[in-house]
Amino acid sequence: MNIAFQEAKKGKSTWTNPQVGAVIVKDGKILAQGHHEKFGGPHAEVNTLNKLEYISDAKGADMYVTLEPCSHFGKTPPCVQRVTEVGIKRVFIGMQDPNPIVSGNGIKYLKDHNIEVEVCNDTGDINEAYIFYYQNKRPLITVKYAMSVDGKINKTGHHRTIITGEEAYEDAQKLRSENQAILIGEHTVIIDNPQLTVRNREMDFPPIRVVVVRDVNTVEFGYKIFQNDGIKTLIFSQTKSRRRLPENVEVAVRDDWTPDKIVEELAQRNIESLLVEGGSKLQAEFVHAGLVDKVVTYIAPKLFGGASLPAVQGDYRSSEIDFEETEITKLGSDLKIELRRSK
Ligand code: AOF
Ligand code: ZN
Repeated sequence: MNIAFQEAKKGKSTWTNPQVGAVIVKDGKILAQGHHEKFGGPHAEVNTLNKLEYISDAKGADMYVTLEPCSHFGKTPPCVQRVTEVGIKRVFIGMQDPNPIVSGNGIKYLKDHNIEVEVCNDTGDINEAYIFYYQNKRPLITVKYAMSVDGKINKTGHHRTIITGEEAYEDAQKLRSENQAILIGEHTVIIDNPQLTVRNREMDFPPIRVVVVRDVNTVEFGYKIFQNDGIKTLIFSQTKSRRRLPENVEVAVRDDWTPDKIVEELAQRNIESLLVEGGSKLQAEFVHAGLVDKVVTYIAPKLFGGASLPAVQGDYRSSEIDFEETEITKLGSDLKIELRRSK
């Protein structure tokens, strides 16, 4: 099963689908190993069966697969059918699929077809967001910010200042790549004009950009996130657009884009992980709503002073979220602090 988990991790383009790996074993020998490579493509089980030198070798063999084989007709036919047809005798499963379209049905199908099934209840530390999404019916939310040691997020207040160094920058890019959507507020678009792309790696499915605005009709489309670079930008506005939208832009309308509504809308769009990048007011809204599962903060060894400078989560209301897991890493001369509610 450990080999199957290693296989699963090779799948870098599974997007909202899980990473899944599989191994076929017979007479103590590994005959094939494979993984789910790409969203919409064949599942791990089928990819692995296809790697056998002779498909007849599957007869009487064991399959180790990190996730319960699927039982539904989705983008591909059900894996359980194929596994059964080729004569696999025993299936060892990492974990039951939390996706209700499969959950338990795959196991039942295999058992009904006289295949021995053993579930190991081991996630292999993969698919954190996928599992969270189906268990909580909303995306896993990470709030990320960089600050001076006295909690300031900007040196001037009205234009972007870089606070942390190169290593923290690279790490923040990786964090983006691990999320399916990145959220910012209107003010951050104006102050920072960020691109919100992943710069240090090629991605088949980069995170979508989401921006919350009051009135889409007052938004200037000259900012970087509205340029057609092949990545979708979703605008959450209180008003309908009266203008033609840039090609990569879609607008969703409701008059109360509170954190729970934002999260509900993204959940409906199958977004399993959300990175809330800023600004501080938007982050404060999420903190106040209790919608923070993880925090990643980069702390620069600097003091800015200036009581009126923009600070982390500038909100007059107080709220408390307790995090059970904490981790500190040094990145160059900066510190990275990660907080997590229990898994
Ligand atoms: C995968 N890869 O190796 C396995 C999956 O949209 P579909 O048809 O590709 O189905 C996706 C669902 O299939 C996914 O949510 C999970 O329940 C199941 N198993 N999915 O993408 C795989 N084994
Ligand atoms: Zn499948």
